[in-house]
Amino acid sequence: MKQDNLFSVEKETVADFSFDEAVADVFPDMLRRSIPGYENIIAMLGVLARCHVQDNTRVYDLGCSLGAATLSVHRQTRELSLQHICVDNSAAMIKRCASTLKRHMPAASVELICDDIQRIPIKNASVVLLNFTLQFLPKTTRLVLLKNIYKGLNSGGVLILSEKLLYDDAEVNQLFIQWHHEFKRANGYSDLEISQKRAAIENVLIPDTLNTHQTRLTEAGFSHVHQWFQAFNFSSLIAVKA
Ligand code: GEK
Repeated sequence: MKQDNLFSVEKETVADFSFDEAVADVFPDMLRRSIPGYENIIAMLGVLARCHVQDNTRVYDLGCSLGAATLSVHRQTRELSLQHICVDNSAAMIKRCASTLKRHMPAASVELICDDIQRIPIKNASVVLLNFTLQFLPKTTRLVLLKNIYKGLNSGGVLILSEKLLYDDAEVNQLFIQWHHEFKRANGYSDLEISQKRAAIENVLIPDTLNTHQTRLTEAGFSHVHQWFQAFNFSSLIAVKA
C-alpha cells in the first residue's frame, strides 16, 4: 500500500481536493488513516448486503473509488447471481477499480461506469451503496438522487449510506473535529498535513447532520432508517424499502 504524503509539503495555495491520479495512487492508505472505522465499515457492508440482497438483481456501488465495497459484498454473496454496477466520475479511480475487480472477482458480472452518479438509471436493485459519496454532491441535489435510488430498489431492498457528520451545536461540532484530527495524528499525519487537507476538502465535502440524513431518507420514501455504525463524526445508516 503506497503511503499518502500528498499534503506533507507546505503549499503556497491549497487547491480544492480532486480525485485525480495522485489521489487514486495512495487512496487505500488515505482512507484507512483518515476515516475512523473505514475497514470495519467495508467488512460490514458485505455482511449487511448478505442479509438483504436478492438473487438475480443488481448491486450498485455509487462512488465506488477502487471497488472496496463491491469486493466486500462479493465475498459474502459469491454463490448468487448478481450484477454489480460500479460508478465513479473519476477516470483515475475507475481505471484502478477495473483491474482490481478483474483480479479479485474475475467470474462476477461487473459493469464499470465512469460518470456522475446523478445520471445513472437505477433498476432491479436489491442493494445500493453510497459509501462516503453523497457528501460530495451539492446539497440541493441529494434528495433527487435518493428518490431515484428508492424508485429503482425492489421491495425489501436497502440503501446503505455512510457519511461524515456535521453537528448543529458549534461547540459539539468542534469537539468531534478535534477527535477526528487526533485520530489522524495517531495514524501518522502531521499538523501541516491535517490542516492542508482540511483546507483542500472544506469546499468539496459538505457534511449534513444525522437528523438531516434521516429526514431526507424518510422523505425519499424509505420506511425504516437505522444508524448502524458511528466512530467519531463518521457514520453509516441503512434504509429499507418496505
Ligand atoms: C469506498 N465508496 O472505498 N459521481 C460519481 N462519483 C463521484 C461523484 C459524482 N457526482 N462525486 C464524488 N464521486 C468508496 C469511497 S470516496 C470517499 C468513496 C472519500 C466519487 C469520487 O470520485 C470518489 O472516488 C468517491 O466518490 C468518494 O467505499 O474520498 O472520502
